[in-house]
Amino acid sequence: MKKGIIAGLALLGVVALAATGCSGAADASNKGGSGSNGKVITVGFAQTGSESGWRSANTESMKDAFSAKNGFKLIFNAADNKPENQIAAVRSFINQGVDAIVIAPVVTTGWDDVLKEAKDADIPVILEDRTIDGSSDLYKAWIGDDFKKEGETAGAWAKTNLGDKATNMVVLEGTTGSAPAIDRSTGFSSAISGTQIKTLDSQTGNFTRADGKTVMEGFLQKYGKDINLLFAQNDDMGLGALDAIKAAGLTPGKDIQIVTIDGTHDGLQALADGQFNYVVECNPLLGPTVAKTVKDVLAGKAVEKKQTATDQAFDQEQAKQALPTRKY
Ligand code: GZL
Repeated sequence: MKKGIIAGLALLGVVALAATGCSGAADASNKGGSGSNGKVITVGFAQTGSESGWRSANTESMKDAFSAKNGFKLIFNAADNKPENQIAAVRSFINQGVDAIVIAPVVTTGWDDVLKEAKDADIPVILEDRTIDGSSDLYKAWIGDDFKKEGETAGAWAKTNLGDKATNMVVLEGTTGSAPAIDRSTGFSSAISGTQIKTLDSQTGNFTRADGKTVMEGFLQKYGKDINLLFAQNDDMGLGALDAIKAAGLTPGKDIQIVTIDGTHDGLQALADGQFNYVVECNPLLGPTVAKTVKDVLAGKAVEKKQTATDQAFDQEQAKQALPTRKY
């Protein structure tokens, strides 16, 4: 635990020392709970929420990595995708005097003040999954996936398969203001530049199946059979859109081709079944790397500022091969 608790322990230590006439400082080496001396490391983890299959896999990976058997006490908060909830959770972690804070930021903005408070409290912050706009000296490291590259990979598939003919596309964007939504849009747009792929409409589906379905219903009411391609910025919105496409009497994967990002089991199953046409992976199994980074930071070791996971991509045949051994 941190300053307030350390001070208390130090005071207790001094009293105890004075009482026994022993000398020696209170165990300052435990400041920051390095874990290397066997002390339990208390970590506050501010997760976005539980909006998608990807998020569930990421939460499971983090909880497994930050387990008691690995030397941690995890204080977990899911913010229901509300940035204000997430900032309140981080403030609570600071007040509890945790040893370290891990955040998967819902959106990129609004972090400077609370991260300065964490820095003033001498509590290191590590970002996992999504990034922020704030100054990089406000956090020790970021571990996640290359969202811009994911967008480029999805766009390159669209360019190869549809770019040389008039193609009308609709886009289901991720959470507005989130790093994956911003960077996947940038990457996809750059990849299809100069092709005959035209964006009819683009709207957030908040990375959820329910909103993906609702927004796709609106697109179909407005554009109907004119839609040739759907770019869904995560599997879950694409899976929600399947229901809307079928309800409109159209065949997903044929009447409307679908490219998504995440690579969850359900996404790859839809791909293997021919309802999706291409899926780009975004690896959610970040827990072990994040946990090691927390321990290294607390032990005073130098850590990489950016640690990027490796992603692959799948067509329908590759999905059939991959499904039996997928970990999420
Ligand atoms: C990407 C992650 C996104 C996923 C969605 O790293 O932040 O959030 O693509 C999830 O499925 O909701």
